[in-house]
Amino acid sequence: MSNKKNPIVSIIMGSQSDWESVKPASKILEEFSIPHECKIISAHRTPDRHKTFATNAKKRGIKVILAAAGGAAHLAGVTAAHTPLPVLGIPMESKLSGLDSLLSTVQMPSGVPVATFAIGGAGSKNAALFAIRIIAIDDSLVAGKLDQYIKKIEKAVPEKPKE
Ligand code: RP5
Repeated sequence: MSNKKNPIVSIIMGSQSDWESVKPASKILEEFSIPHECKIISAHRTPDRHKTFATNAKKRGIKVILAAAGGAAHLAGVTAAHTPLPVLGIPMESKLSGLDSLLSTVQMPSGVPVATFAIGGAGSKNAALFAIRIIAIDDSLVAGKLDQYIKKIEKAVPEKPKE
């Protein structure tokens, strides 16, 4: 999951039930050898754990936080309220198809930003790739891997549709 170096990306999720949808984020970060951590932290079920995490993340060397939550999904917003770090919100599938999670995450009132991604696994993967793009700004090794990844995606798309 995370390698031996100190993590620079934190992935937090509201519940164990989010993990399947969050895994693609961890997988991509592993592919890029980005030291990261994955934690279950709920803004409402574990408020003290959440506050300790969010207020200390920057001091611990974290650069970007991915926050995945479903339903009345306030995890990303409350996290952004406690830290100046970029917070990437991932809405989880829910009993209302994740639309509730999406709107809860994306509709931040003015002043406290949360970058919001697609619902579920695709959003998780893209949030991780976005974190990688942020890290690549001043890390030439990661930037090089990102260029390769982008080329690989392009090559994987056939020019003509199969019959
Ligand atoms: C949110 O409530 C979690 O992020 C999860 O998506 C949702 C449901 O949690 P469980 O009841 O499955 O633990 O806080």
